[in-house]
Amino acid sequence: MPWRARRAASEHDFEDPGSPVTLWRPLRSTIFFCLGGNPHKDKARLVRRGIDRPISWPLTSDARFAKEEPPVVDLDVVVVGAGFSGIYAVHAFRSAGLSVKAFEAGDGIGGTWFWNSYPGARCDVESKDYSYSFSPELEQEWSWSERYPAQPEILRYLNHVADRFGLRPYIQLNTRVTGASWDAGSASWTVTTSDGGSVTARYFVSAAGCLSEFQVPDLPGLAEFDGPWYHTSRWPKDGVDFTGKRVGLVGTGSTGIQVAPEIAAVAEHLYVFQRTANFAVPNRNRPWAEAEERAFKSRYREYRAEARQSFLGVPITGTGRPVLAEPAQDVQRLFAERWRAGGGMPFLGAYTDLLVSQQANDVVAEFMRDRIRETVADPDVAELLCPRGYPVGAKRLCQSDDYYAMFNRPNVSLVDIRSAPIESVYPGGVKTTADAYDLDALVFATGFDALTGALFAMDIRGAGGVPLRSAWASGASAYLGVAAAGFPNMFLITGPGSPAVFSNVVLSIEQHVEWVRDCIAWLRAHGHTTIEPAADAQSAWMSHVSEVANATLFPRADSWYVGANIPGKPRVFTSYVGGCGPYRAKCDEVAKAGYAGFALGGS
Ligand code: NA7
Repeated sequence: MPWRARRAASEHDFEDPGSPVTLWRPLRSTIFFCLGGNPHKDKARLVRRGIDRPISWPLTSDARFAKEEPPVVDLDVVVVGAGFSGIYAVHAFRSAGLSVKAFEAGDGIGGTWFWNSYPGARCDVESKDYSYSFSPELEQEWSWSERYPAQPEILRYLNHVADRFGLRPYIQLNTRVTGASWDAGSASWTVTTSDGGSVTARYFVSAAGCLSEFQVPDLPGLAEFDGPWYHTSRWPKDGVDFTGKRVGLVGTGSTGIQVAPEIAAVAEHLYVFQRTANFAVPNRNRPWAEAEERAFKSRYREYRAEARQSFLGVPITGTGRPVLAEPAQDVQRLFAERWRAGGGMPFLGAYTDLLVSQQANDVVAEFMRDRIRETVADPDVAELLCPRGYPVGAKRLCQSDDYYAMFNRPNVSLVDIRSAPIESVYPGGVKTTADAYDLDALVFATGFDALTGALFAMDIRGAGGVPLRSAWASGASAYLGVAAAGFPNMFLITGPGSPAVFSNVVLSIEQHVEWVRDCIAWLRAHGHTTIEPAADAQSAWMSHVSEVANATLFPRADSWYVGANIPGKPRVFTSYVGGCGPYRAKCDEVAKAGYAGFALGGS
């Protein structure tokens, strides 16, 4: 988006009382509190300082290098990962005239969608939203076949994007980044890779993903299990045939709920080991009809503009009213409508208080529990499937058209490992404190060391050789979720402190990548060779992140959002839940103010 238009969009977000962030309006007043951000006053001040002028973009190579020392590094940018983030980062940086190379551990591109190829893998954001918006041509050319895209189709899409924009030469597959260390003398990063190589770059950009480092529970005896076992995130590319097998599934989050019905359809018996019951709304997945697609595509640009300013990166129409002030029959009618229509975001966006008031949340929770009771024939199984003890939405709201009904099949058993935990694995199966289950195969859908796992898997060392792992020992901390104090010239795409996992992540990725691209251009145009968040700006931002989160119900569940699924991980809620539109405006405001809150070096 041109700079002027971007500014206009952010001003619109500050001022428009009718913007689609109704659900979050109570929080909006706090959003610009940190850093004393009054956008109108700030703008006046900037104009006086002469900063309020457009940056010409894209810069030509000559203009970019005019103010620079001769390059002493191999590359302008090294990117880690070639999923949605890495692919777009390569394209955006290349298009801006930067030299760039991405390293990808997999033997194909696609990131999350490369690795998570288990049966039933499907995105819970609609395909029209869960796709790049940077190219109107791409938007028009590509046709999604279904309302919610399945993993193979998303992977095809990402491969198409890589080919269409000629990105493959800049992506090195089968290569894991093992470490990255900052050298203050040359103002560059040395990046080491699993093939024994190393490369230097002015900027180090992690696009390693929020959900990349999978975790398998440390169960005694697992190594002695006779049958095969799998984690859903490392599914064999040739698939697995469970026909006639007794299969144990551990994990009932978004992934477990997707894979279970697929296994149940062929297995002799499926045992679902459930530690925590989860809320799931229907998808109502269906083919995307050609006429519907045509009509939608005729207004794609307007839709995307609205999405960028929306709360979740997807425009949702809510009532704009609190559920507690509504007549009960109206509430039930609206929930029933949204249940019939399918999708999690419209459900939780129906009323303004569902995610900020426990009492309001109880209303929607009970509605959902009633749907489970109505679907599952055995009342004891239904009761066990009814989630309790945490608010709806505080764990990722799952989506499935067939999970609950699957428990009506005679070949599916629900095993409660909350009251009788798994004790061990024996060669022939799994033993809980109450019983033993003979199994031929085991499937772990046990999630990820989210948000920080992929970063910590690399030995990242910033100024003074300080490891990122030490700097973040008591919890991740990043200014705007995009850069970390002590780690100059390192950028994080959808890092901790950003709305990434609470949004349509593809739009969040685009916003981050474009912000970083523009930042690098600005640094070059102004003769700066280094940029790093000031510690006080970073801690003010993270305080703001937690202030906003604590005004909601999100931190109130034991989930990967707070790191509760990883033994020993500090319990910190690091996602920004103040909304994508306001967050984008904040990022733009920081940029416009000459990267306020960052220390700049080299001029
Ligand atoms: P999640 O949402 O982290 O779910 C993991 C599941 O595995 C969840 O039911 C956990 O139970 C269960 N789990 C984890 N460790 C254990 C052990 N040790 N024993 C028994 N059960 C265990 O991961 P997903 O892959 O489903 O989804 C991740 C995200 O991907 C999702 O939010 C979407 O954004 C896409 P718990 O709830 O911890 O009791």
